[in-house]
Amino acid sequence: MIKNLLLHVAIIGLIFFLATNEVVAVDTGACCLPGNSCIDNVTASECRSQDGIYQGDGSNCATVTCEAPTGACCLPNFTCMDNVTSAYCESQGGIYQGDGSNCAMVTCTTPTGACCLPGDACIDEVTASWCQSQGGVYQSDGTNCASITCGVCDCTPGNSNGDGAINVGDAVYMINYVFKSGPAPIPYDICSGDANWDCTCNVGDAVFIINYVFKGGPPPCDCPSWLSSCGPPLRK
Ligand SMILES: [Ca+2]
Ligand SMILES: [Ca+2]
Repeated sequence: MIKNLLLHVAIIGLIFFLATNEVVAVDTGACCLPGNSCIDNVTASECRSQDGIYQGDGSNCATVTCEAPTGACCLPNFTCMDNVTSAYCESQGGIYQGDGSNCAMVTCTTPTGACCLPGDACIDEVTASWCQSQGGVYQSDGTNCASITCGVCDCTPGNSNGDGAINVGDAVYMINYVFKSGPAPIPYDICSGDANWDCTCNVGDAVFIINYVFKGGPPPCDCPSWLSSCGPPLRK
């Protein structure tokens, strides 16, 4: 009898324990948004998706103080924005200038570097956005062409028909191109046909080739020399 009574008490105690200690997961709370405003009842991930700082499960705006540090932010267009959090600044593609900074004391400089243009020519001191607008590949901030290899300089000035040799056929090809609207020099319109590297294709290039092939005249320049004379890109 007493045994049964003790068992019942134990069972009731256990039920009471389970009932009063039931853990209810609270997975929402307050979120401090950029600009230090506060919103309630959001999950941690919802808060982060708005660049906010989650204040913990069960927290609410009545009891938290949103005082995320703020500072100046250099935006991608090089303008400056004051009083934003680092998270907000980064969400805008900007570069945060540090807690407590302000636009009066920072200069939003333009990072530049080397750019490999189509045709593998290299150009210095350009921005990443400019390089991309030209179809180039930006080499990262602070790089320069002296330390970059953009690939193969694959034009042979004077070899206008692209057959691997410089001979009378190239002079004929150029005359056909200049006077009879024949096909353009191969593979690059100007560079391949520009035997005398004056950065244009005309009858002078045919004459230059004839002079080189038959009269011992000077040879056409090589690809890197043409590029340094006429400038990038190679495919122009
Ligand atoms: Ca040829
Ligand atoms: Ca020329």
